[in-house]
Amino acid sequence: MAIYYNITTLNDFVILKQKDYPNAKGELSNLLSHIGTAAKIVNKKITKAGLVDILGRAGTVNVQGEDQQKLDIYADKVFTDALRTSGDCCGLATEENQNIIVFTDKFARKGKYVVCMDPLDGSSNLDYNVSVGSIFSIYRRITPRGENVGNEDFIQKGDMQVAAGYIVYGSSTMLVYSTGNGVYGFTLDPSIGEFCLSHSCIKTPEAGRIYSINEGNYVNFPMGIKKYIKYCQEKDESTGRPYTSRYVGSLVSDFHRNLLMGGVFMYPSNANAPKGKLRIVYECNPIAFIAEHAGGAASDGHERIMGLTPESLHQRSPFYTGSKNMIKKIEEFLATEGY
Ligand code: P6P
Repeated sequence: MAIYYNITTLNDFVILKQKDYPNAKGELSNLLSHIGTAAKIVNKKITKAGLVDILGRAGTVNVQGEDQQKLDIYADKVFTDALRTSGDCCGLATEENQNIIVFTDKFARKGKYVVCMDPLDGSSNLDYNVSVGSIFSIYRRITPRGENVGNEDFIQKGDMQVAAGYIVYGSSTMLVYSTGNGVYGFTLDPSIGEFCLSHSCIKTPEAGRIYSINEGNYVNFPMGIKKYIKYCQEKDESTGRPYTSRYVGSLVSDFHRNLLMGGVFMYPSNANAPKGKLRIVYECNPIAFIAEHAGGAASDGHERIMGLTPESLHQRSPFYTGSKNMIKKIEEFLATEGY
């Protein structure tokens, strides 16, 4: 592994970590490197957004009926092309497409993995220069290699993920991922065009003082969440309360800050989103994978998110994730005060 001036690039690192898996043949390493390359291409466009005709709505809506941003569609295409040409991915499910994307060429069909993605999460914030993210989740395919993939390859239990992560396009651009053996963060150095290891083996504090939720939906929250929010706001020095409210409105940014500092992100069910807003397959599960492998937790308010078996690609769920002790407290409030 070439380490230059104490720089460990993403590509170097995934190959180094591959040595922890004696049977590994490099397919997952190759896939992660392709995701890193696609992220750099998307990042280039995002950092210039506003200067080129890439901002704003595309005039189309996605499968969720949400206005698609031009950058949503751009990011979706960049990641799709990168994964198709990787040779180790045989299909893709993304927020932007109603159905799975089946890679039919011989080269890709032999791929061992499938990927679920939110190619650009929080994109409605883009026009206002608020940070956004890309989220990915990797599974071994269930259907036989060489055949076309099917839906069953993509709606697996979150516990079956072999790797997951996200890119946060913020004050700096970071790629955070785990293959289940530690959580690692890489910061993009634009001067050399490389993601460089900057956060080794991230562990999230078991307790934190930040709670992230859109309190505009308060009247429609479950009683347990209303009570938990009031609990966060009470003065109690022994538990460091009142906590601090921080909400960007971009899942990856809110989650990433809480991962490093400690805290909880909450998106309960509410009148506008009776099943919650976030999608299990390509938002909740990959974030949950990172949370748990960093020592945190991720729940639907009742049980582990990664223990659920999704029934459909775009199924939504209430979502609570972050510091373990805080998630436990939220589940207690929901159990005693009402979902
Ligand atoms: P609200 C962005 O649209 C997103 O999917 C997540 O990134 C974010 O956490 C959430 O929705 C914000 O939703 O209803 O608070 O604007």
